[in-house]
Amino acid sequence: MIETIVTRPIDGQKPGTSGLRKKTRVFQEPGYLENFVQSIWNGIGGVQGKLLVLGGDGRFFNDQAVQIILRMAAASGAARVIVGQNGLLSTPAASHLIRARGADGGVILSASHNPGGPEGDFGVKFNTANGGPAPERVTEAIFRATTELEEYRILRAPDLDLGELGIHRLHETEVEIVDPVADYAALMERLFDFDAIRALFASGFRMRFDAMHAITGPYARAILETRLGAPAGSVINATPLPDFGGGHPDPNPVWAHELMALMTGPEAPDFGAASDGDGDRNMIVGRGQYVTPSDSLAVIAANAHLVPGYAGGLKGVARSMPSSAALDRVAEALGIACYATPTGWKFFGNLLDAGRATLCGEESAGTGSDHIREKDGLWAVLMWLNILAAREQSVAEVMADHWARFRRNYYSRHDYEEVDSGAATTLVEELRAGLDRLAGARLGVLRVRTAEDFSYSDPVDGSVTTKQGIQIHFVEDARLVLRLSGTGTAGATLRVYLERVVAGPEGLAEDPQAALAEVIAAAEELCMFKTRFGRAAPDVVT
Ligand code: G16
Repeated sequence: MIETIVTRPIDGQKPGTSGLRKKTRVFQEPGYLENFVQSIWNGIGGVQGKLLVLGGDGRFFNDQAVQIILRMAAASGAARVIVGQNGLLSTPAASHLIRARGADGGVILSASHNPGGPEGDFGVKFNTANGGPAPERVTEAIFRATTELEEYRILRAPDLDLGELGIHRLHETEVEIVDPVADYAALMERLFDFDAIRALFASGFRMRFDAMHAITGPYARAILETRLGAPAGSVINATPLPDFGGGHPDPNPVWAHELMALMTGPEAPDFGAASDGDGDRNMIVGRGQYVTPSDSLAVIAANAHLVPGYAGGLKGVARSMPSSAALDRVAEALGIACYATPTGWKFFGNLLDAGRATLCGEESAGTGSDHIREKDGLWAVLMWLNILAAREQSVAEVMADHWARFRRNYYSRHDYEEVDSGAATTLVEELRAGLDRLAGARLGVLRVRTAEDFSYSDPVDGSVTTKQGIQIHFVEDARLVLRLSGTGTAGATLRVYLERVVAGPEGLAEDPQAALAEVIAAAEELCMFKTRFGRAAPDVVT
């Protein structure tokens, strides 16, 4: 029986950088999830007769949310919903399924790298028919729908057994439960030289992949251990847990510190990698050699021709504005376009769809290509494995060669987390207001060349997105970027991105924080974080 429940708009259901993210207990409040899901349906013109994909990263409340969304899809007349077994799908696998099956869109349940559990975070994002995160005009329509909502529709029915593969029926909607790994693994096999990677492992190459108790565990086991022959145990923390084992599934040196300790210790394997809650982020680390996401993107671009799926060359590349400009010089050398977009994977969609970019990436540990429309953690790991197999070099050797050829962009991000929203907004507004006076000014020993509030004009559809971060270029080939995060669930998070280019041949192997000391000092002089936020130091330095 279909029930129509009278409801009222709920404040604050505005999708951020990547969908709607809130505390899990907020999503569990009566009607909260239902309101947002009905608003998605309303915002996209209904789901009557449509084909949808549904799955999530397995965090606490994933199982219940999948059942609710299925009943709401059935109540609104969806023709079919393809669901990952047990309600699980990594974000890249969901993006691939949407594209491969010609779906009208998909709902992905994840708060990405944010911790899970009853006291953690939950999230819902909608991806469109191209497999990518809904673009701004769609998220705006969904948000508008949340403010006008008067009722939602839901089927009264018992829970489906999501463990059983095959076709089930929910009212008039077909629910197809699929193996979450199979299609994705087949796609990876088409893109990469699996024989070469198999030979690498057979030669004694050792790796450690930390799935951080999140969704990539089953994918990494199936691909790295089963198909590519990495020794059993190469993938650790491989069972997805509703609270990620109490951890913070964010693949960076701070949160993946056990892996970092291993990779810098005496027993380090040749290669280390990690992924996040929903499997779209990655961390790459060689023996004694951490690779920043921006450098990883640049190396992948410079070496993509060694990988079968990209042997034909790159059409262009793209990075988010705060990501380092290491990619730009590779693009220059390759003679291809390089786009700088606002933070958020959704901004790459048009470039990929229009064939203007083949690879794209972000400083926030996201790397990907036109094989899907999301960033893809395991894809980046396979890229590196394929490149290492082809070049017969270690990660440290690849990096040293890269910097010698292209120069090194020292790079770091300092995050001030959960600071007072008012104080953070005031800082950004003050900076905006003072931009005109900054050009030519000195901040410590650095001199400001240009200062702007970044805005992006999409070259494909002409849409303009403003206020995407304060960007300050210094005469001394350095850069400072400040912006407020759009993915937090408490207070405000201020991100401070620091970059400085060193041409070499000297000075290519410094400690990044030391190499960036003057940019860090310039940021403090400009923003006075210590007095403003009452913090002696940033909360997270990556
Ligand atoms: C999301 C977006 C990314 C973005 C990142 C950080 O990643 O998909 O495009 O770079 O958040 O955004 P912010 O700096 O606004 O917090 P994920 O992996 O969390 O979905």
